[in-house]
Amino acid sequence: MKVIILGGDGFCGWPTSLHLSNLGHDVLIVDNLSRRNIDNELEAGSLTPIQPMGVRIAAWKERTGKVIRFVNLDVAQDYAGLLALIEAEHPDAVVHFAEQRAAPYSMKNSRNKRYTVDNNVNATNNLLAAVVESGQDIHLAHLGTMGVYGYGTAGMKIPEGYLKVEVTTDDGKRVPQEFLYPTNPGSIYHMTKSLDQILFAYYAKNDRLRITDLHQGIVWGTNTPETNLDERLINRFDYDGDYGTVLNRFLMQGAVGFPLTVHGTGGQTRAFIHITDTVKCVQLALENPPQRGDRVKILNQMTETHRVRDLATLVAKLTGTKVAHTPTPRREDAENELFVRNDLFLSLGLEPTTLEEGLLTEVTEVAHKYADRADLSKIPATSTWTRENQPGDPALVEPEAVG
Ligand code: NAD
Ligand code: USQ
Repeated sequence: MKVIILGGDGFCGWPTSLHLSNLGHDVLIVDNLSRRNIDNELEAGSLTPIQPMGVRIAAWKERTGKVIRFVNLDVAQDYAGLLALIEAEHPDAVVHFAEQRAAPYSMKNSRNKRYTVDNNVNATNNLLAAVVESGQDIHLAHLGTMGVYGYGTAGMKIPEGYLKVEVTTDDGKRVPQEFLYPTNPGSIYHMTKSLDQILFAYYAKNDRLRITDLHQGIVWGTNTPETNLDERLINRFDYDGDYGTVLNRFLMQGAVGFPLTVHGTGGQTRAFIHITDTVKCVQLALENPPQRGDRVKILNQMTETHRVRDLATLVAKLTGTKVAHTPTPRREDAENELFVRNDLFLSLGLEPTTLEEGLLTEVTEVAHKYADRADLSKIPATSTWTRENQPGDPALVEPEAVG
């Protein structure tokens, strides 16, 4: 297949590009390098020494003989460039990772709220409109989030995208219906993914576009077999208070001896997936596209659920680091249950990488190895959801509450 990867310089996009290239697909990366610019803006950076795109793709060619091409283009702003690219390339599939993906960054201030909505919604709508204008039959696979569902379900397993319900008509008849699962986002970022899914539903219905939406959980881990081939291919590892996600942050904090920053009680339960499974899921999604005229194919791209405080206990045991229950910077439920269906990927052959297998490798091979690159001042989560919330900073916690 010829595959365009939008956002192919990012944490999920880069290892996916290598994985698909390794399988023999013709991969073209499109990225405006905005994520690297945000690192400059935040004066934060990847724990791992990621290389510029030119070095990355030269190293890939040197190691494997395979060619990945790169185009620097803003998918949200340069509609004409995107359309021209699609018309020239005739891809079989486009994988869409190109969005601002950090909830804390999206909640920092009104500039970031507006940027996140503009960037994410325009990127998605531009892609959809360009595929329609090109007249080509291209499979679009988008990275969405488990967060579109919200995280509470009254004990029911969250289905894959659609909810079966019965409505009662005025004359008492019970009529079965199936809807997009009601959306309940917890941040401006997550809300853009909810808006994305309405765009997808519309274009699938009106233009018969073939679309897969992957509702992904929190990705943990760093490297994949392909990024491990050469130090220059190393993947990004975010640990700062805006872009670092909970489990990778705990692993890094454990490696440098920084108290593990559990927000509140740590009763938040979330869905997780290892980065090696992310790249396999995208492969499986591309190999199993929907048919023209089908509704949007939605898959829950996650393998396990965990409670934040249990993750902290696990990492504390592994590394001997203390746990700090900080104030919570977010407006979110302190405690929630989460049950999720992921039958579709399992039925396609996904064999999940579990926490038990991967955690120790991650701590020793990545977090410890690059610990001297860490800037500890960037760890506390300072972006607050409302004026009432406080930063997730262990410095705000009484010393006796850290243990
Ligand atoms: P990332 O920020 O590392 O990568 C996103 C890439 O897209 C970056 O390289 C960025 O420069 C690029 N980009 C952003 N806006 C662009 C634009 N307008 N034009 C061109 N390029 C643009 O994020 P990631 O962690 O790799 O996430 C990728 C996708 O997966 C996101 O859409 C995210 O919402 C989704 N996702 C990520 C996670 C996770 O835990 N990392 C979990 C669930 C879903
Ligand atoms: N948390 C802590 N301590 C920390 C960091 C986070 O307790 O140091 C808590 C948060 O308060 C939250 C939970 O851990 O309750 C998850 O936070 P996170 O930053 O790991 O994940 P989130 O903000 O939800 O976003 C990440 C990705 C996003 C993706 C989403 C998938 O950045 O792109 O869409 O995970 S999901 O969570 O399933 O919606």
